[in-house]
Amino acid sequence: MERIVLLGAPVEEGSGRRGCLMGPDAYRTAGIVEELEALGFDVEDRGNAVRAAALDAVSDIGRLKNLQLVAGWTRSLFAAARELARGPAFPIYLGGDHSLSLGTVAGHAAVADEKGRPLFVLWLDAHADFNTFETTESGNLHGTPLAFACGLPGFEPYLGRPLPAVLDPGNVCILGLRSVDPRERGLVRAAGVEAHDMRAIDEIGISRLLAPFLERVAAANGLLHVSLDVDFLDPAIAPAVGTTVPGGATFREAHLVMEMLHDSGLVSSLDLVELNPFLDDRGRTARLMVDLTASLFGRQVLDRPTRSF
Ligand code: B3U
Ligand code: MN
Ligand code: MN
Repeated sequence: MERIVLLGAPVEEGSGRRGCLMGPDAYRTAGIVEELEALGFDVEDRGNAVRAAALDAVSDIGRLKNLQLVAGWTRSLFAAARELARGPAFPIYLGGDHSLSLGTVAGHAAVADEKGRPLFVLWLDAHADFNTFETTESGNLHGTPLAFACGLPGFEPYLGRPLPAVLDPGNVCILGLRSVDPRERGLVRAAGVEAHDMRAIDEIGISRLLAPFLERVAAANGLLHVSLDVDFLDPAIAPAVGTTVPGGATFREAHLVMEMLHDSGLVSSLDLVELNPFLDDRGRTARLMVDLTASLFGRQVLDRPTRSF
């Protein structure tokens, strides 16, 4: 039986408001363990076992918010992810805001490097999270993890330098964009990240955007980390997020992405981030995120024996 490990990381200091620390427990209340068990998995819930590492004073930089705490979380999450990435269980990181991925992506990149396999990342998000300490307008560090993972300069306080492994920006695909800061947009373009906004999804269709990326991962024998930000979804179906942006992915688009990811057999780790249960409507966002996770792990309406991405 395949094993899944759930690791809760109640980090909220990377976002501009409080509440994401309740995220991991909301997923449990919404039935994440039971849903995955019903699909035949052996689920080990490690609880909210990660805490921010205590660091020597990190000096403040500009308007960055909670740099010392976020750096502490990054060290702890990096260590936890590096251990889990070695297997054999499939890790799901329950956030927590998106600064969680500062640690998880770096940990998985380090182990992919040890294994001699390329790491690919699918970033499902309204935002690119590609700001640096210099370009961030808000000072919220959950807007920086993808730039950090791709090795952009200036992030020494997170994990020191050099990074154990840098993610190749050519191995990243962002889907769902509808809010990118002006200077951040230049960084995304300069790095050569594959990035698709909602217009592309409307014009081309989400499956036709995702399929070639999955084919690239398969052709490279890559590992695939998926980072699912609640705000990828339209706020009408997923209100429990601090940074709602209208015009997001529909229920059907989001499930289709998860089903295609399942059929590909390529996904090796998952972040569920930015759920703010304080803003939820009778648990519906938490339940939707759990249902999407179930689709990623094989829940389907009719059998589809052949791979179909
Ligand atoms: N790009 C903006 C907005 C943002 C990024 N991530 C979220 N919001 N959740 C920033 O603050 O960096
Ligand atoms: Mn995000
Ligand atoms: Mn976002």
